[in-house]
Amino acid sequence: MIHYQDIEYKYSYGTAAQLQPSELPEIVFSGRSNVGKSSLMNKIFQRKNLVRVSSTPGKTITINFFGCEQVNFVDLPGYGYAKRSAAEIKRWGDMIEAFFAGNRKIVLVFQLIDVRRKASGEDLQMLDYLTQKHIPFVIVFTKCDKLNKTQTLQRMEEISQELKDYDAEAILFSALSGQGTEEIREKIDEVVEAL
Ligand SMILES: Nc1nc2c(ncn2[C@@H]2O[C@H](COP(=O)(O)OP(=O)(O)OP(=O)(O)O)[C@@H](O)[C@H]2O)c(=O)[nH]1
Ligand SMILES: [Mg+2]
Repeated sequence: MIHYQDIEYKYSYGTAAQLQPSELPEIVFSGRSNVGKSSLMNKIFQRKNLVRVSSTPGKTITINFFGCEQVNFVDLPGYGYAKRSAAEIKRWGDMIEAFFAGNRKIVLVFQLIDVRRKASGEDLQMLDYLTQKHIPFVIVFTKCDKLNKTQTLQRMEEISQELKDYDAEAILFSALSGQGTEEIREKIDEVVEAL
């Protein structure tokens, strides 16, 4: 069992060269900018501001590590933020590539997708990559508080078509209502218990 109250901020890396090998098994949060990665982590950790959240997309620009004794949680900077400069995009791309190619102890990736939006090319690239590398992942559909029941059902049907090529567990989540929090915690516990 993870004691979420013991989770603390550990360190951040801003360039590929700064990345250090995994100290501990890692659970990673990935997805486009503004999808709600940092908000989800705060919700899971029951912490208001452990992870920085902002309404401005592209808030998280470094790879941030949080953790406890057994495992680290990794907040990746989001992709797909249009207003980034070419140099920023390159730094980001190099860093993410180095992260995933770096022989790390990644035990689970939560791939976040806004429930209201069609999965982007980058989302699909990420899912392809995780599938190819046999990295276990769960898809989390975020911000589900923004849709009513009918809209949610409709989106779930569309999504199951859009993502039919991927064999993945999916969780509906809202940082606002807390929906999906327990499912995500259970998934984390399951993975941590198997370590
Ligand atoms: N309604 C609603 N808003 C949310 C939810 N999750 C996040 N938000 C809002 O979406 C915005 C972005 O949230 P973040 O958690 O910073 O997103 P991020 O994926 O970490 O973004 P980057 O750091 O830019 O990659 C903020 O204004 C949040 O308050 C949610 O479940 N429901
Ligand atoms: Mg963030």
